[in-house]
Amino acid sequence: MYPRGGRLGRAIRTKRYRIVEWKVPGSSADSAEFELYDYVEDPLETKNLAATQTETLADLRKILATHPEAMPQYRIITPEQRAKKEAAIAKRVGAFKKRDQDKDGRLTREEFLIGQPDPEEAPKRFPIFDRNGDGTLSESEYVNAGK
Ligand SMILES: [Ca+2]
Ligand SMILES: [Ca+2]
Repeated sequence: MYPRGGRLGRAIRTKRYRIVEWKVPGSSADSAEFELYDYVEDPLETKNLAATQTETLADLRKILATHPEAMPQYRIITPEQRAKKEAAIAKRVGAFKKRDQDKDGRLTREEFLIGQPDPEEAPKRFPIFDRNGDGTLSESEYVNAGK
């Protein structure tokens, strides 16, 4: 399920078709808009057949009707929140590049520990950041900081 404007989409896939229903949560079934794709003829979903293949659409809507309605499942991220998050990531990437003194794209433990403001605590972070346990930090391990 994914939000678009105030509407939520939900989809089902049969062997041949994929149908997507777009609808404001709680509104009537008539208010929904649909996308219908034929995976045999059009695997890349370039043609929405909802308006032309009305019988197929009706059959698939029956199946869709047996499923629970799409409801918002997660917080919608505002552009400001997104920009803030991207800035935070860019800052982490910058810090990684600065720490990666030999520019091999990985931080050794030593590279990681140079100039840490909290030399007592910093060594404890290294194994948490090193998610795959190979003894170095990749850029994504560092940027994601063990998350
Ligand atoms: Ca390095
Ligand atoms: Ca690693």
